[in-house]
Parts: sequence; structure tokens; C-alpha cells
Amino acid sequence: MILVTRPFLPPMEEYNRYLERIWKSSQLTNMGPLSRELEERIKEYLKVDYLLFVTNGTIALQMAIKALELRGEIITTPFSFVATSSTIVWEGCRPVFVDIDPRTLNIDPTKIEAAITSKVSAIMATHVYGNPCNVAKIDAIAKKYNLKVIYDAAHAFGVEVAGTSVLNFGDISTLSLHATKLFHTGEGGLMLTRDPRLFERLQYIRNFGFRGEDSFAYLGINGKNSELHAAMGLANLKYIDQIIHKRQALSFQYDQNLKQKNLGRPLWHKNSINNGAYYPVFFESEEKLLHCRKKLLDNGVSTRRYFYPSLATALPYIELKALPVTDDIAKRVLCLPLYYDLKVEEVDWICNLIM
Ligand code: T4K
Repeated sequence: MILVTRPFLPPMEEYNRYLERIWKSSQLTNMGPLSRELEERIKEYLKVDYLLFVTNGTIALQMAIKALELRGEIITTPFSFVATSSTIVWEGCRPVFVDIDPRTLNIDPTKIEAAITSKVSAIMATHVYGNPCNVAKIDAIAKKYNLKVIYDAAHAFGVEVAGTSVLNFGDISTLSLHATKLFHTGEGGLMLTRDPRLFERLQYIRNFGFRGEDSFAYLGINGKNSELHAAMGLANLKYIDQIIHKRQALSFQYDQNLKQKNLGRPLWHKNSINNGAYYPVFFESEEKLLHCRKKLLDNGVSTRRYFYPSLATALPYIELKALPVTDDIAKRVLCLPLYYDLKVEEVDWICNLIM
């Protein structure tokens, strides 16, 4: 069976070397030496100033909403993983869905202003498949209306836009380091900001709000991650360039093979390079997608409909809303297998199965 994705696993002896350090120190969690080392090394790799290693990408979004003290409504995209919407509701706010751009599949910045009311406190946009949103435009709108911006950058590890990390935009960016992500710690997440005061607040929030042993600075939560997860991250980080290059090469192989087939591909930000997080294609119709998906599955190839259905039509805890572009695209998008150990011959074989 060819799965849609498989996690990269470092050589076990390299992971074990980190585990030996844990055994020696008996520090298992609470931001021990491996977690701190991981933060430092990722900061260096991504060229960012402030970063926190947290439990997962979902709690990172929740902590971002909390730290920015968001209230009322948050403008967001319906074309994303459920966590992008559910965290808004979880934090007592209401998602206001704005349709996506049919070429980039990211929130359409030209439609944001029409959705802004006095109740809106922020914009939460996803860099879908790692493809940067129009950050310049979104940040400019936010500035004009005095709104906060959270970028859900769950898929955007290592992505740059115009020569700087895409994580340097907005007030806070969040990442997922889940096992299915190109850089992972098993479970995990990251939070990034350029604001030292916000960073300080996030540090408190991650640790129950504790300031020292017996006083509290903020309402906090347990958003910490463990040394065992940090060990996985450190062992994987050594291979990150190799992982990204391999995924980019496999994506190129798909591009070459699928050129002649009648499939669409998202339009990538013109000042950015695809990190190979996913390989989405869109079909002419849902019927063609379902037919092809079945054929692939019958031949042992698993695919995923990231992101179907539109969140604005699927979640039982929100007011449902039809959005023509998202409703159409979500039905026609399919992610093909893409992971470090996938072989070029397997990509060729998968492409041959696609009509
Ligand atoms: N924002 C966005 C935009 C996101 O995409 C996500 C997560 C989040 C926020 C929230 O971040 P986290 O809280 O998760 O850190 C997966 C992931 O669970 C989820 O992290 C991810 N996005 C989402 C897009 O996909 P599933 O339902 O596809 O996972 P699953 O278990 O079906 O795995 C897919 C394939 O990977 C399987 O065929 C088997 C393989 N696999 C999976 C796991 C977990 C392995 O080989 N090993 C493994 O350990 O959700």
C-alpha cells in the first residue's frame, strides 16, 4: 500500500543518543534542555527571532487567540483543516468565512474588506499547502482597520517569501509539527512572533500563566511539549534540507508526468518556493476525482481530500454558509502521495494510473 504520507524517521541510534541524555538528566518535560536546544536550532534554521515549541498546532492557534485577546468575530478561510475554525469557536469567537482565490486556494484578500464590521477583531488565514497568502495585502488591510493577524502556517515549515521567512508576517504564526508534516516531532507545534512583549506573554500562557513558583502573570494553559518529542525534532532537523529537496524532486517528477493530463495545480506565490509539503491536484469535476481516487485505491494507492468539505458547510457548531469558489474547489481537490521514502518509480506508476 502506498499511503498518502509517511513520517520521516531518523536513524534510531541517533534518536537513542538524545534519549540517553534524557535518561541521564531525568528531565522529561517542562522545557528541559532538549526543548530549549530544539527552539534555538529551529530559530537559526528559519532565521526568526522568537519561537516557542508547543504541544501541537491546534493549541498554538488557541494560545494565539488568547494572547491577542481576540473577541467577537475573526475573519478566516473555509479551505483549511478543521482546527483553523474550531479553535476560533473554542476560544469563544465566531468565524466569519471569506471565500478563497480559485488560483492560489488561499483566502481571497480582495474579499476581506467587505466582511469587516465593528465586531471583527482579527484575520486568521492559512498558507494552504505551504503556499504563502498575499501577506503584504492582508497585513495592510489589518493595519488599516486595526485588526490582529494570525497566520496558520501549519504546512509552511521552511517557506520564505521575498527572501524572508513567511513566519515573519502578521502578529503570530503557528505551525504544526505533527507526524504527517515535513518536519515533525511526532506531535508538536511552534508559535512565532516578532514582538518581544507578545513572546513573553506566550511563554507565560504556555506554562499555566506561572511567573516564578508562586505567582501568576496571565490566564495560562499547559501548552508545553516533552523532551521525548524534542528529541525526535532534534534528530529530524539534521535531515531537514535533505527531506525538503527530496519532496521537491518528487513534486517535480509529478509535474513532468502529469503535464499532459487535464489537471489543475495551485498557483504558487511568485516570490516563494514550494517546500513540497503536499502534492494537490484539481480535477475538472468531482465525478472525475472520485473515479480516479477509486482506481488509485484499487491499485493500493491512498490519497486524501485535503480539504473537503468546505469548513463553512461542514461544521455543526457554526452558521453554515455557501461560498461558491470554496464549494467548487473543495470538491475537486485531491492530494497525491508525497513523502521522503516515496520512490520516483512509484510516482511514475501513480501517474500512469491517473487518466
Ligand atoms: N492547521 C492546519 C492548516 C492543519 O493542517 C493542521 C493539521 C492543524 C492546523 C492542526 O495541527 P495539529 O494540532 O495536528 O498539530 C492529519 C493530521 O493529523 C493533522 O495534523 C493535519 N493538519 C491534517 C491535514 O492531516 P489525517 O486525518 O490525515 O491523519 P491520518 O492519521 O489519516 O494520517 C494520514 C496518513 O499518514 C495515513 O495514511 C497514515 C500516515 N501516518 C499517519 C500518522 C499519524 C503514518 O504513517 N504515521 C503516523 O504516525 O490528519
